[in-house]
Parts: sequence; C-alpha cells; structure tokens
Amino acid sequence: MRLATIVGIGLFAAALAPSASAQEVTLRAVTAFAEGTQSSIFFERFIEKVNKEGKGLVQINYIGGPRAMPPFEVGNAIRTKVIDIANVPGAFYTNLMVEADAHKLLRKSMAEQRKNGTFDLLNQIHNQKVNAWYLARQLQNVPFHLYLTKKIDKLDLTGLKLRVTPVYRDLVESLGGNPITTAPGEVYTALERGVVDGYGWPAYGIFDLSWDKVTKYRLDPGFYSVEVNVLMNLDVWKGLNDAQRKFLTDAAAWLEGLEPEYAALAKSELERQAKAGIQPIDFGPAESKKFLDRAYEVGWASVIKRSSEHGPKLKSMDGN
Ligand code: 173
Repeated sequence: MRLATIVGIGLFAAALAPSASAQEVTLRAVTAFAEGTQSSIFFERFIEKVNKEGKGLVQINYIGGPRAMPPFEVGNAIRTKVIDIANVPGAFYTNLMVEADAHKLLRKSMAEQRKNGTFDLLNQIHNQKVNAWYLARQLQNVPFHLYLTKKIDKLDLTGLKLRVTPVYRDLVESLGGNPITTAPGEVYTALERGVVDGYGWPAYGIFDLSWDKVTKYRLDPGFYSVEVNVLMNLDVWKGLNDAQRKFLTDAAAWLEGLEPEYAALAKSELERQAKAGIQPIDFGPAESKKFLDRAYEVGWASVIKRSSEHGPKLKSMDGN
C-alpha cells in the first residue's frame, strides 16, 4: 500500500518534470476586433500556423475578440499578463503609450523600419510602457478613410459628428468636425441612429459588420497607414527559451511579409465599395495634397506634443 503510494507519487512527479513535451508553452490570445473580421483574419492565420508548426514548442489558445474583452482594455491586459499575446492597433493603447499613435504616420516600409532602428525603438517603448514585446505589425500600407452618410462640398467637416479613435481624432478636429470615440462594435448603431454622420476606418472591412448599409460616401484620398500589432506580454516573452522565441520571431516575419495580401485586400474592398454604390468624394489633386499634408502635420504635432522624448526621434527616423 505504502509502496504503491510512493510509486504513485513518483509517477506524478515524473509527469511534472521538464521533458520535451513539458517545454511546450500555451499562450492565451485575444484580438481587439471581432473574430473573423478583416482586422483579425491575418492574426487568425498566424495562430493556425503556430498551432500547426509549433507542436511541442508553442501553441496558442485563441480566446477571441470583443465578446471576451473590451477592445480598449486589450493593451492593459497584455501589460498585466491577463493575456499573453494580442492582435491590437496602437490606437487602442495610447492611454499607456502615446507613441503608439505614431505607427500610422510611418511611411518607411517595415523592412526599412526594422533595418534603421525604428522598430527597435518602438519595441523599447513597448517594453517600458506596455510591458510588451512588439512582435509584428500587420496591414501596413493600407490607408484609412473617412466615411460619411452626408455629402460634403468642400474639405470641411463643420457641423458633422464623426466616430473616431485616436487614429482620426486630430484630423477630424482640424477639419472642424466633432469627434466621438467609440469601439468598432458600436459604429453600426451610432450610424443607424444618426448619433454620428460618419466614421474613420481602413480601406477594407466596412462590409464585415454591415456598415455598408449605413454608409453613402467615402472621402478620398485615404491617409496614413493601417497598423494592427501583435504584442506579447514581456515577462512571458522573456520566460520562453531560445527555440520558442526564434519560432515566434520567424512566424512574425511571415505575418509581416503578407504585405502583398494586405494591399490586395484593400484593392478588392474598394472595388466592392464601388459595386455597393458607396460614392467616392474627391476634391482633386490640389485639395487632396492639402488634406494629406494636414493629416501628417496634425498627426505628428499631436505625437510630439505628448512625447517630447520619442516623438521627434520617430519623425526624423522616418525621414521627415
Ligand atoms: O477605427 C478604428 O477602430 C481603428 O483605430 C483601427 C485601427 C486599425 C485597424 C482598424 C481600425
């Protein structure tokens, strides 16, 4: 009896001892966007790839999107290790890291950002302020747009209320509009009820949650560069072994390298918008240039005002 117990305990201990399979770590993942929508699908493919190729090394348990966690809480949940890995735009965690708003302003390619130190600097700021490891960026080179339910006849949003996040706030204000911050999940209802007259959003994705049904116009040109980041809790990252970190770094490079697919998605979505009768509003090259210049000017001014430490450096590293 006693021997059996001891043997039993021995077996139990053996099961807990480090072994090849005990090296496998399972990361809990959340996305800040609804599951299956276009801001989540590339991250979901990343998870699939990791789970397929990372057996015995790294697995990801996909908890889900805003039904599991409010989108503006995701940055903080990474910081406090409530979750281990997340799909989240910088715009949703500017409360922790004001510089997260600068991702959208960077015009250098991700390859260049990784080469010239921009990526490392952003990673360091993530380490310090979000307790996060900046693993990858997705959906770069796709612009944002302002979408409207009312026609405008000049580049002036006076009297209009627009749904925003930090991505669009400064621009909308500078055009005289009234910005109202909401999570993506509230956009449809806000439009339907006339609480807002439009919204900011990427070139893709307006069909995901049926916003096309309550959208009439798209203001052109698009501006900035979409940014959806993959972040990991820094303690979890440091707790991984070299093979696990290399595996995730390689998977992140694969994800970042899907750039042609991001561009193709944006292109096909603009075609789909045209077919759905969403009318572009375009005031011609001179006004468009003024609009873009203003977008970058107010965007950088806002980052620099809030981060005198890193704002000017990020701007100059981007060649501005
Ligand atoms: O509009 C938004 O909610 C937003 O800021 C964003 C950022 C990146 C991708 C999609 C939306």
